[in-house]
Amino acid sequence: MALRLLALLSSLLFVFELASSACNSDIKGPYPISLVVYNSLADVKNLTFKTEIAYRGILLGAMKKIQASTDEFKFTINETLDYGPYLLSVNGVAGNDENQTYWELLSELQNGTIIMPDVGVGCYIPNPHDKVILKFTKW
Ligand code: B12
Repeated sequence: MALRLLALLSSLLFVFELASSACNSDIKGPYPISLVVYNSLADVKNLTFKTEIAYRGILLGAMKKIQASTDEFKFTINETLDYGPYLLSVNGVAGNDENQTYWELLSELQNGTIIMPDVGVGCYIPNPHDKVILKFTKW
């Protein structure tokens, strides 16, 4: 009887160890991305920032992290009901309906392709090594 109980306990322990090692291997760590601030309408130098983003974390989080770490990057957003945060200004430069200017969100993937995400900064999930570009431009 005691032997049977011991066998049962050790097989339970084995199943538990298997399950926990499977879970641990599912945990994925943060990855690097960079963020470029590019004003296509003025003759100013681009700024580049590097940070780590949590596995499948949102761009807005990475932007907040950069903002907290340096005085060279500040941004403002306007929360909208339907699409979340709209990027209004970067480093004091704000989009403006009258001049038809805005901060466009682009991302250069690791293979060099530049995409225009079909969501805003609150929903975009950068890929590892993405170069996210905030481009001040006209529509
Ligand atoms: C016109 C338009 C724009 C114009 C708005 C300028 C203006 N003042 O008119 C410009 C060119 C600036 C623009 C930019 C972007 N847009 Co846009 N835009 C539209 C469009 C075609 C019409 C919106 C509209 O006028 N609705 C009618 C008015 C009466 O309603 P409204 O609520 O007042 O509209 C405002 C909001 O829609 C807001 N807005 C526009 N785009 C976006 C995007 C985001 C993320 C947010 C939060 C707000 C927002 O600006 C409108 C005018 O004030 C819609 C698609 C559609 N057919 O509806 C896409 C749409 C809303 N845009 C979209 C996107 C993705 C963007 C960008 C993120 C694209 C990019 N990669 O850069 C950027 C925003 C970047 C930033 N700074 O945060 C997506 C949003 C999807 C989502 N779930 O996030 C949509 C649905 C198009 C799509 N791809 O399917 N956009």
